[in-house]
Amino acid sequence: MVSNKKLLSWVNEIAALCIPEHIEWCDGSQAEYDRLIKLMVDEGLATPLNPQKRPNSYLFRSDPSDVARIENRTYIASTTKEEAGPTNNWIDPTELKRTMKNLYSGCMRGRTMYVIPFSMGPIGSPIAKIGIQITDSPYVVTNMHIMTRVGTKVLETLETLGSEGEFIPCLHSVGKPLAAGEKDNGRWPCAPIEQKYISHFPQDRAIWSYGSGYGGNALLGKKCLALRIASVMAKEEGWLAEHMLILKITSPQGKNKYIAGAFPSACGKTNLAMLIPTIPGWKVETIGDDIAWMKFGKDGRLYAINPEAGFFGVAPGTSEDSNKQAMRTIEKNTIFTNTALTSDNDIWWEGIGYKAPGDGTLTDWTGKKWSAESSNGVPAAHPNARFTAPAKQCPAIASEWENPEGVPISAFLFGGRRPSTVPLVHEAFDWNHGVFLGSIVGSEVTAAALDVKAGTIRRDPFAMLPFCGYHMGDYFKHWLTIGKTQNSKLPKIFYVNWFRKTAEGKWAWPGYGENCRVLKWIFERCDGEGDAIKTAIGMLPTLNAIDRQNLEGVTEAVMQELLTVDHNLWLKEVDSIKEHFAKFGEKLPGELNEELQKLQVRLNNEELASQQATTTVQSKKANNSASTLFI
Ligand code: O2Y
Ligand code: MN
Repeated sequence: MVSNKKLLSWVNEIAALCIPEHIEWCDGSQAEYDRLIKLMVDEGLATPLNPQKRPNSYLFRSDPSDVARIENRTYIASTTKEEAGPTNNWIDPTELKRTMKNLYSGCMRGRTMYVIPFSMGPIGSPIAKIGIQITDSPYVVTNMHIMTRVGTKVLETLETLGSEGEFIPCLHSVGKPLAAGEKDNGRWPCAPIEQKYISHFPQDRAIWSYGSGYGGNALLGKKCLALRIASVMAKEEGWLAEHMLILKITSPQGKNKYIAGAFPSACGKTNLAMLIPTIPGWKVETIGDDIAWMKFGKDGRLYAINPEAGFFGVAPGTSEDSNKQAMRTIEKNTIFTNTALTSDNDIWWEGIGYKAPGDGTLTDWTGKKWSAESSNGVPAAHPNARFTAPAKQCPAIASEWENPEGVPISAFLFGGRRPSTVPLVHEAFDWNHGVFLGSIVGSEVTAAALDVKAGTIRRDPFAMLPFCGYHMGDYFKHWLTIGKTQNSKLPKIFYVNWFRKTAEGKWAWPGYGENCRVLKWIFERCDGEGDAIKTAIGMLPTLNAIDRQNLEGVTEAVMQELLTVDHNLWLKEVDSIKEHFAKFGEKLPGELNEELQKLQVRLNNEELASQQATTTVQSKKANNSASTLFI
């Protein structure tokens, strides 16, 4: 029995607006999951995979207009535009609600309206939050089963909070009502692009999504709740909701630390979270691969939980070589979306580590026959094809991944794809400098992105650009304020770059499992060990501080290159950061401008010092040759 008045009246209000054929309260059971999967198989929306190869797993094909998060249809409808800031799309909340109510009106005709009680974080954890998603998509319900904790226990927890217990209302519709007798008939339901809206109302702490059934647009616990709305709550309540992986690293001596890391997309975040170390005796385990919620514990340390219960990982490029642990995770009980299908009903994608069958029997993500020879380079799997898999199936999952108190974080990592300029790793001098490093995160734009010049840095501060629910300048301030928390024992902050290239244009660093060598140095630095030198940009490992035992290809010369700080390139970087910071106007905290100025001064001073040193050496040489001449 539900007694929460707000919940009951909201469900009634939405039912009256959307006019579904049925209403179902989800209990999160296996029976419910199986029933909804069967419904979608019968409807032609899901293909059961070969039970011998991939038990209890299914493939879905979405509409070609509905294949990824759509940033230009994602809105932060705060009361004022100023609150949303320059990096978010803003629409006046009253106007947006009017537009969307028109769309929602009768939008669930012929469909079942599911009410999904879910918990982001272990149920009952002091860091967790309860959400209720209303949706007309059984695909969303089954994915939410995997990605969050769904069901009766969540409702019971809400009940313990009394009849006024707080939850975050998340309204979703695919935006495709059915006429009497009409069926989806195997076609992924969604609305045309101009009717798609992924809207956030920070003041109401509410989410309204319409027209898309895919990923981050539709599984509202993930990006919408756990990042955009949670970031607003975190600022107001003094905690952190971040786009970060969480990993546990254990030394051969059995000492462990927890590290959280923020990287823009396509930087291998899931791979890093599931890394298999190449240095004997070291171990890495996974707590989470995408989102971290962190609060101060009584001991002054920041404790993190992974608010999710599954992985919504990008499939192409995932292989035994790039991520063995992910490959084990998706062996069973997994939902695949937009991958290719083999003739024996298994999945396939580009970069899976083995060739597609060459006999033209592969079916691509659109349902057409595909062969490498006749494809003209068009991939068989959509580049944003995904797997949805339970986190508990990951062989690397840490035993404490569901600890309701969270795990204490020792270090934050930031990073992006930077072929030049940024060294393999550097450490911030202090918290404010670390916040500065987070604020300048970015990746170099590849030739594939046609709207900007190749070589341009696309800044993605804290990897939160698409996910911060308020003004990014205020977000920077919030991070600086966290650093002023009394008696706190703050994590150290590092910036890593796995993507530096040599002068010949080759990757200088092998990445993947070898990244543990950098993690080892970070581990040591957290213990006040690990050799480092002070440079203009931060503390860098000395040439031999990163363990290179049995590491092929990274000679001392390559390591030198990986750790080079080129002052001229960094002075150009300073100019690029100035441009980036200018976007935040008055809201840019003075502390970040100060950090930028200090960086510029350090670079100029060191450059001057090195020029003077060169001149001295040259004049000594000149004197020597002069004296030789005089002999
Ligand atoms: O395209 C989508 O809907 C998925 S985006 C995504 C999924 C899992 C983890 N991270 C992301 C992201 O865009 O950061
Ligand atoms: Mn992400």
